Amino acid sequence: MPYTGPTPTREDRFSFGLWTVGYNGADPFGGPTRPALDVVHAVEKLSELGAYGLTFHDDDLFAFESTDAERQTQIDRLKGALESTGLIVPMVTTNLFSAPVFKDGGFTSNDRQVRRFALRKVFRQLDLGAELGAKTFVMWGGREGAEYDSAKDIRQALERYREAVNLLGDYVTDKGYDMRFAIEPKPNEPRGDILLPTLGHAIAFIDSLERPELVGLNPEVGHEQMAGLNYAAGIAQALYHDKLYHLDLNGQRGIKYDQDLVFGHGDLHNAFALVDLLENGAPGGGPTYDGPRHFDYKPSRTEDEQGVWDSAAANMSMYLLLKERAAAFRADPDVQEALAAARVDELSQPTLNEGESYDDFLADRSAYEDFDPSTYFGAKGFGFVRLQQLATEHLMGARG
Ligand SMILES: [Mn+2]
Repeated sequence: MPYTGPTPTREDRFSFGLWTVGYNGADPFGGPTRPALDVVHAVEKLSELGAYGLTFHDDDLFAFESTDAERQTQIDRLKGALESTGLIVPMVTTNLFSAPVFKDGGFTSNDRQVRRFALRKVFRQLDLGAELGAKTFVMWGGREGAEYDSAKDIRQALERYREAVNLLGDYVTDKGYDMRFAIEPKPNEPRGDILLPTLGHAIAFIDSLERPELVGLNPEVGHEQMAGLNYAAGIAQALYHDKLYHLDLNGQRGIKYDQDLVFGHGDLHNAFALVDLLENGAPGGGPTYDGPRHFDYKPSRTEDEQGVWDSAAANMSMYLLLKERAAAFRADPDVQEALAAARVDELSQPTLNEGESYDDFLADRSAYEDFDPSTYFGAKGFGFVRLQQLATEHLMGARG
């Protein structure tokens, strides 16, 4: 039977990391199963499939320690491909994790010379990102961490992290670059424990910076789920703090190694809730997300090149299918009725009356003295399960 779902267009703003479709299948237990992917071919294929953007680490485009000439050749080849396809580069990032020199991290290596080198590598990629029109600079500090508690002074590591991000903020401000930073938390892998392991840790860190307005989050589905956390709920809090500067969509099945599956191929319920939130905002009102829908997944090691492009297309289809189902969910009168019965909207009502002082509040006997918590609900429940079943029925195409 043919696929009858939606197909992506540029307006959907789907972007892919060059390292995603370019993943050659190497893992800690085995070598590559696919040949290297050329950047021009990647741009052409992604454009053909309906994506609008390509993102990359410096080392994805030109090998670490390339000569200036080799680097420029690859930049020119990328520019040519962008020009002929109309694809853009909405985000860039720096690889501070693959080269052996970064074995103890970049910004937070115990070795000061490595920290200085790491910063220079980032400055260089900032310049390139600005030249290509990237609006977001992602910072995933995969090697910023430790395996052994006595080997890393966390307080000083955070000081060095802060020093680095403050310096980068000064640089883009002085250069006039129209670019913001997005920190990507991850609890572990490759380090035993990574600094800024969750969205909450990162938000607190951002508040300590000299230019907090320049720095937000790049939450990844799998990274939060590796920590057992609810991704859609994390995104809701990122939106609440106005810190959702970018995001990484993929799939993960529970607390295990970073799987980087196709978006929706992990926790489908949470993916549904996520797309509903990004597209429609919270039920009680609130911002939606208008940035790139960026996929940071890995085509499984078992796949051939056709499998790479099929999986890239699958990410976009999953998003668009969920978007359709979420719109139907919101428009369903039964859902509206169930939301009202569950009193989801009552949470938007302030707990105190307008102008009510704590003296007024303490004088209100109905709030405490005359309130009987043991009989208040009687036998009545909230009906949250019914709401979840309605969401699931929409998700499975059984309604509308
Ligand atoms: Mn990942």
